[in-house]
This record gives sequence, structure tokens and C-alpha cells, in this order.
Amino acid sequence: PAVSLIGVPTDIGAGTRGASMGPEALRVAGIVPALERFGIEVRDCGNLVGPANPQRPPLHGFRHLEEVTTWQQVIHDAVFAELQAERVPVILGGDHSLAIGSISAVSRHCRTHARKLRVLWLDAHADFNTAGITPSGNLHGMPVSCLCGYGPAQLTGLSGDVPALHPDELFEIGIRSVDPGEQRLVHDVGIEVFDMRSIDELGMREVMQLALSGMDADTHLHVSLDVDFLDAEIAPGVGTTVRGGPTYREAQLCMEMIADTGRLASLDVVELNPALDVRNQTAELAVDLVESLFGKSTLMRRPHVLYGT
Ligand code: DIR
Ligand code: MN
Ligand code: MN
Ligand code: MN
Repeated sequence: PAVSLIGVPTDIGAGTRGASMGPEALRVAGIVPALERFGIEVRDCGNLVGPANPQRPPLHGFRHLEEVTTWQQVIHDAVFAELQAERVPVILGGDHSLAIGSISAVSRHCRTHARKLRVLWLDAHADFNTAGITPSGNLHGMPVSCLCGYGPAQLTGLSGDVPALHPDELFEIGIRSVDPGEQRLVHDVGIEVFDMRSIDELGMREVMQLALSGMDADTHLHVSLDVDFLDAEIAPGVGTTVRGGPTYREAQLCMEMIADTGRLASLDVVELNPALDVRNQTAELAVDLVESLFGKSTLMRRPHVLYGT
């Protein structure tokens, strides 16, 4: 595939500042040569431009709603253009609110081409808060609810259709921090959540087989990788660490099983916070995992896991 890197240097959706430096840290960690090594043609589109962080308190349940909205329009347009050019957009974040724009673009693209959509949300958090239940007002805790149609019209309607994402197109994996109101909403909407307990009980292999089952030859697979998905011991460079996440090996298996499907068509790498990192190790780990997502493998093995269609 041909990959387009799109930098989204913003932290306006987060409570802790610093994710705005994520795109450059991923470049410094070598994301371009890492992908080129596999013969992938990489175009670095540079960074998008949007409003600065005004560092205001929340208003009516949202912090920085207008600024986040402006960013999402810019992100949507940039991601949609790369998809229409038949390239694989890799969005370098930036806080996770950016997924409202990127997945809205993916949704519009899939509708345009009558393709099925599958989204894997790899995160410690469910990101399903709304203005009425959020404990923080931070929009990086609300992208999934907005994409599913629960949120302000300016964010739910970006794809041209509400909802941009149907709950049955979505699987959340690695979840271990869900706020009280969010827990109820996720349950009521029927989001398929593979939390850490299910990874403990079933193992990463079976969880991924379930999350990847039922895809067609032309399913568009989008992965939204929040770096706080990873155990905090191996990924300190994030604003909201939660202990008890996937180990290095579990994360690698997760990425390799995604690669085996051959369906990965767009990717977000978000919430990397270089201000909190230790000698860029979290950025380097993220690049390592991205290599696996694009097919790095110890052996020239044939995918032995078949994902039923
Ligand atoms: C928390 C933290 N659930 C909130 N969320 C996220 O503020 O809504 N942290 N996404 O990364
Ligand atoms: Mn396409
Ligand atoms: Mn998170
Ligand atoms: Mn997130």
C-alpha cells in the first residue's frame, strides 16, 4: 500500500498538555524509514494547522468545543482526500478527539464506495462520555459517543450522515477505565467491549479472532490506537496512564493478527505525550507496533489464523 502520514499537532481535547508534540516524536522515532523498510511508499504530508490550545475551563460540559470542531473539519477533509486518492492515511496525534474527524472521513469514504467498515478502538478508556456525564469536559473522552451519534451536531454530523459509526461496526479492546455514567451508556448502546478482564480470561488471540471475525474481502479496517492502551510500565509517555494494560507481547500479537487480515486501510496513533516520555521510548514502541501492523514478522509465516467470512 501507499501510506500518507498526517500530523495532527493538538492537545485541545485532552486534560494534560503535550500530545501536540506527538507527531514530531513519532517522526524522530523513525516512523518513515520503519514503513519504507517494507517497500511501502510513504508520503509525509506534514502537520495540519488548527486553533491553538486556549486552556479554558469546560463550558456546558465541553472544554474547547469550538476549537475541537474546527480541528475536526480540517482533519476530516485531509483524511478523506487521502482515502479518495486510494492511499492509507496514518494520522499522527495529537489527542484522541482527532478520531472524530478521521473516522468521519473513513465513514464517508466507505459509504461513497459501498464498503463495509470495521473499527478497532485500542484504548485503556471507552471514550464514550457525553456532556451530561463527563467528569472532565475533555473531548478526547468523547470521540466514540460522538461518532455513534451521541453529541453536538457539529461533531456528530461531520461525515454527512448520523451516526458516522454504528455500534456493530465497532470493537473496543484493552479497556480498563470507564467512568460511572459512561459505563451505563456503553451498556445501553450495546458497544462490544473487550476489557482487560476478557483479555485475561480469553487471551489476546481469542479476543482478536472475535474482533476480526466476519470481515469481507472489501471491508475497510480502521484501527484507532490510543497509546495508553499499552501497559503504563512500557508506555509512560501518555497523559492518562492506567496500569494493567496489555504487555509488549500481547500488543505485538494484537498488531500482527490485524496485519494478517490484509484489510488495514487507515490508522490513528494518538495520545503520545513526549513531555511525559522517557527518552522517546513510548514513541519508539509505537513505531515498533506500527511496523507490526504493516506486516513486520519474525518469520515469513503464512497467516494461520483465518478470520471467518
Ligand atoms: C476520562 C479520561 N474518561 C475522561 N479519558 C481519556 O475525561 O473522559 N483519557 N480518554 O485518555
Ligand atoms: Mn478505499
Ligand atoms: Mn485512553
Ligand atoms: Mn482514547
